[in-house]
Amino acid sequence: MPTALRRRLLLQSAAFTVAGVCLPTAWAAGKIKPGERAALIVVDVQNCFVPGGTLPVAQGDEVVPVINRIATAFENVVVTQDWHTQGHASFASSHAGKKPFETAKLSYGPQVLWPDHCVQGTDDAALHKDLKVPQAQVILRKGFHQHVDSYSAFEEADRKTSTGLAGYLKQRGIRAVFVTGLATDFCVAWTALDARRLGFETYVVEDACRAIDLNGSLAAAWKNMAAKGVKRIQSSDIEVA
Ligand code: VGL
Ligand code: ZN
Repeated sequence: MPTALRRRLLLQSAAFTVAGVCLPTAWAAGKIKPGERAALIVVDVQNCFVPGGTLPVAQGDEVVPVINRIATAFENVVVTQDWHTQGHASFASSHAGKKPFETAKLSYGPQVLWPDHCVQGTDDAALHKDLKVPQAQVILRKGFHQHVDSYSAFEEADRKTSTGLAGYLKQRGIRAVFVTGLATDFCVAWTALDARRLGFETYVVEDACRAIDLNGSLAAAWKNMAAKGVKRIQSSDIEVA
């Protein structure tokens, strides 16, 4: 890792100002070494979001080998699945006269409308067949309330309903999360921002994510994440045995 990046991460991280054995991350040969208090979050690596799926993210399948490689460095892994009902409120087809990628006003505010995608129990909603995270402890499904979307793995789009993930991670003593998957500017960014807000040391592994990039959403997401203290790293910054 370049010295400047390392210095910036050190400055950003309160974890390095105290000595102790239970830090969520440590350093080895200039790389970040996730410890027992760190978790990898694999967001929505599902058939729907890779080429051939219903809401394909360009090069979405390229995250799979990157995630498989870094996952070996993690004792704790959480996998998420976007898991919508048929006729879900986030689908353009549920709103007369609306087309995918337009916006509608729902009870909790503006909502981007998507093609029908990730319907519960379909092959489209299944995890990518090549994803290899056998040690994953939780598969967290989200977006299952008919009238509320959930980009974040922590909190639904009404910004009231919790998924329970923060409680789970906190009760297990997890203090740092490394977010990967699809899509950088939607479910990854919302998950990372919520993780940070809820008190986790939060990293987004850029090359383990791919973006939708709708009307500048990718640049906006990175700007927002930087402003909130989410750390942007590459998979090569992580020590993998
Ligand atoms: C996502 C749009 C709609 C995502 C999910 O996983 O980023 N994006 N549903
Ligand atoms: Zn969705």
